[in-house]
Formats: sequence, structure tokens, C-alpha cells
Amino acid sequence: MTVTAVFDAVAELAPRIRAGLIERRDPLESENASGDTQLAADDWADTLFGERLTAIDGVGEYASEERDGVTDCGEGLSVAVDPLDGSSNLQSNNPVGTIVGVYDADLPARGRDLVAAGYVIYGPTTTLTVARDGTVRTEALVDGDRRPVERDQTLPGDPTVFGFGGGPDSWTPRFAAYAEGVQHELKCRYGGALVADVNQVLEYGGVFAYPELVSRPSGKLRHQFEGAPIAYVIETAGGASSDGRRSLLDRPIDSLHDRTPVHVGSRTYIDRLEEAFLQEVPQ
Ligand code: FBP
Repeated sequence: MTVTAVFDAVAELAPRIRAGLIERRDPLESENASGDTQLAADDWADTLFGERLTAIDGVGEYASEERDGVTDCGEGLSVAVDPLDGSSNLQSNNPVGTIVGVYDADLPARGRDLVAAGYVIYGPTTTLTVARDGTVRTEALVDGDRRPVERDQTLPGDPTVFGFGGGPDSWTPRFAAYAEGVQHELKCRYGGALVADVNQVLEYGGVFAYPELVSRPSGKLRHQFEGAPIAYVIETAGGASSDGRRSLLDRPIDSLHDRTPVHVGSRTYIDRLEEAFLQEVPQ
């Protein structure tokens, strides 16, 4: 089964990625396809994942945040990877991760074409969270073992945390108004790595957003590599997602490196966001 082979490969590579981060924290001269400064670790992790995942029988395409285009490697499913999410956290020794989306369509592909998605967190423990076949499972990757941590993870009914990227000076008025309400109800938990911030919402309930910004109407995060796979995990766990108008899984995609506003979490907070944005009187 190709999906199993993909996440087996990710589980096997994760400890090696973690061990290699310390010597690769420095920025390269180059930028990635999104124009972001690359760290040596970004490029190195992409090389490892690319080599491994393109060799899997049943994987037909590989793409990553760090590469301009799609790598054809045969017939089968398409794998889109953010090899090192939150890499700017390396300097401060805060969590970073890897995000993987498995699409049953040529890339760029819509979120509804996902058949599985997941992420690794290189945190106090290295964990692998995978959403597939209607269930979210988390394993701890310790000494070559895969120890089950959660066998059927769902968002709790009493949400407690929020994390919003960007900041009040860069938010649009409609998001700022939404944030003003949320921050009096939930505790702020924002650490600058999507996978770690979203995992707090999966664990404790609440909402994560990297929203539209006045200067960046499509926000900062990449749709193919971050928004859609993360939305798939949270929706599989009983939560909801939105780009402000609809589920991120329904958002059209024109180009591989398109960005999107990302809002994921407990349905009550996603519904509130969409209601607020719908009532918005066009400027
Ligand atoms: P990359 O490091 O893969 O570019 O990820 C972007 C990211 O680091 C996300 O992981 C995180 O949610 C966001 O940017 C943090 O942005 P900011 O530094 O503006 O808070």
C-alpha cells in the first residue's frame, strides 16, 4: 500500500533529520520557490525526502516547498512535502516539523484530492501524526520504534487555545475584530511553527490562523504544502478549516506555490470566522 510506504519512509527518515539539524542551522545564499530564505537544513531535508519518496513504487510525483516544479517519478499518487516547517525556529531551539500530503491527482491538486496527510514534530519527543481512512493517529518515534500515542485523535469539546500569525498591525480590520473576541475566550499559544501550533489545537481544542494580511491578502502559508494537508488532519479529527470563505479542502489552486489564508480548529471558531467575513461590507 503506497500510503503506508510513504509514512513508513517518513517515520524512518525523521530521526535522521532530527539528528542532522544541529549542523545545518545556517542560511544559504539561495531562496526557495516562494522567495523564502533557505536554511541548509531545508535543502538537506528536501534532498533526503525527495530521494526516498520518489523511489517508492506507487508514487508518481514529488513536490516540495524547496523545489520550483514537480518531479515525475513514475505512475501513482502525488506527494507534496514541506520538508522543514518552521525552520526559522531552529536558531531558538523551538519545535520544527515536516508536513506531508498524499494526493490522488497530478499536482497542483485540490485538498479534496488528498487521500492522506500528516506531520512530524521534532519537539521534546519526535512524533508522527497521520490522518487516513477517517482516523488520526499519533506515534512517538523513539530509538527506531514507533510507539502508539493516540489511536483515534479528535478535537476535544471544550476548546482552550488560540494561535494567530501575523499580528495586529498587519491584520485586516475584519480579522482583527474576530481576533479581539477570541483572545478574551482562549489562551494564546503561538510558537512560530505551523505543525506545533496546530498540534496544540488538535490536543486542546481552539483555533489556529495565519490569516489574510493587509499587505498579503493570500496570507503567508502555502496551500499545497501546508494549508490543505493541515486542514485534512484537523477535519479528519472532527474540526473544521477555512480560507475565510470555505473549507481549505475546497479552495481552488492555480499554481503549485500558491499561498492561502489558513484557519483551522474547533468548528465553533471556524463558523464564527466565516460568519464575520460573510457580514463584511465590501470596502
Ligand atoms: P516555513 O518555515 O516552512 O516557511 O513555514 C512558515 C512558517 O514558519 C510556519 O511554520 C509558521 O506557522 C509561520 O511561518 C510563522 O510565521 P511568522 O514567523 O511570521 O510568525
